[in-house]
Amino acid sequence: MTQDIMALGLTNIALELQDDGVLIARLNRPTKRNALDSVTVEDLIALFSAVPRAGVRAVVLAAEGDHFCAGLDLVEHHREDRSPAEFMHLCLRWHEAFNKMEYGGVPVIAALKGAVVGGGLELASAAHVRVADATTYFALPEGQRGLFTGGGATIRVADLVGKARMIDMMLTGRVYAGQEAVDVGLAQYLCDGSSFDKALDLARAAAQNLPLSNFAICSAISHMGNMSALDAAYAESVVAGIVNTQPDARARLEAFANKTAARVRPEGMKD
Ligand code: 1HE
Repeated sequence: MTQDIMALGLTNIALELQDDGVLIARLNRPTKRNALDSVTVEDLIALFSAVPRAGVRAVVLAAEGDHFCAGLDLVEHHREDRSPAEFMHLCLRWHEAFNKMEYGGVPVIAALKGAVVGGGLELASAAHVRVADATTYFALPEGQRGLFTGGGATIRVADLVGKARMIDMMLTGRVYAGQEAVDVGLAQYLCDGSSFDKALDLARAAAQNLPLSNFAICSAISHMGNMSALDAAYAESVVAGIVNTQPDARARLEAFANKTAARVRPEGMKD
């Protein structure tokens, strides 16, 4: 079934499926700094609509060229001279794509480099894990362009960095990079080498988990964030009822019980 995903015929996203079920999806408009035109947004919708039912175990979302993503295609936007209703509908397509990523139940690890700006940061913030390298920088230049965010930054970026930092980024054009970007929550990892290699390692590790566990981790937590604490606790117990009794988990529990399973240890500590 994973093969079906290779037949999607995407225009601006290149796919590579690995034997362990990890799918590498690369934004593939490097000459335009992977700016998100309407075709790429439709590609993202097609891709992340197919991923949950295609047997993909984890996705590395990466990019060709030196920059992850320059955000909204400003040249297309200028050329199209859109009406308010047209742009609203375009934003709804962005939300369709990013919601499918965030709520799809399959881990998406973003390998970030160069510019992760505007809608590029909105895209990255819909991934479950963000990996930065020494070249990666984050910004929301909408304010300087006479624009506003339309791809979910008011929800996801505010969630990552907090309302005050997001407002500062938009008002002043503040750019975050390096350890500071990790400290404020824009990325969970900063690596010396390639963010792609690290993201692939993380995706491979996540792909070892049972798919139903990953489904809960990569959909239920986001859904529960939208609920009252009372409803979230109820939903959590229902999800745990299903996940924690899955037959596939029995072998893992048995391995723990008979002491053959790895113990949880900090890095470097011997058993
Ligand atoms: C683009 C775009 C784009 C590059 N739309 N074409 N986003 C921004 O405000 C970021 C705008 N881009 C930049 O600031 C810079 O291009 C970069 C820092 C990302 C890269 O700089 P650099 O020097 O490597 O490239 P460049 O020379 O600026 O651009 C190279 C080409 O990419 C050029 O095309 P060419 O045909 O003239 O070669 C650029 O036009 C093209 N390009 N970025 C279209 N964004 C749902 S609302 C979301 C709101 C937003 O996302 S606002 C956008 C914020």
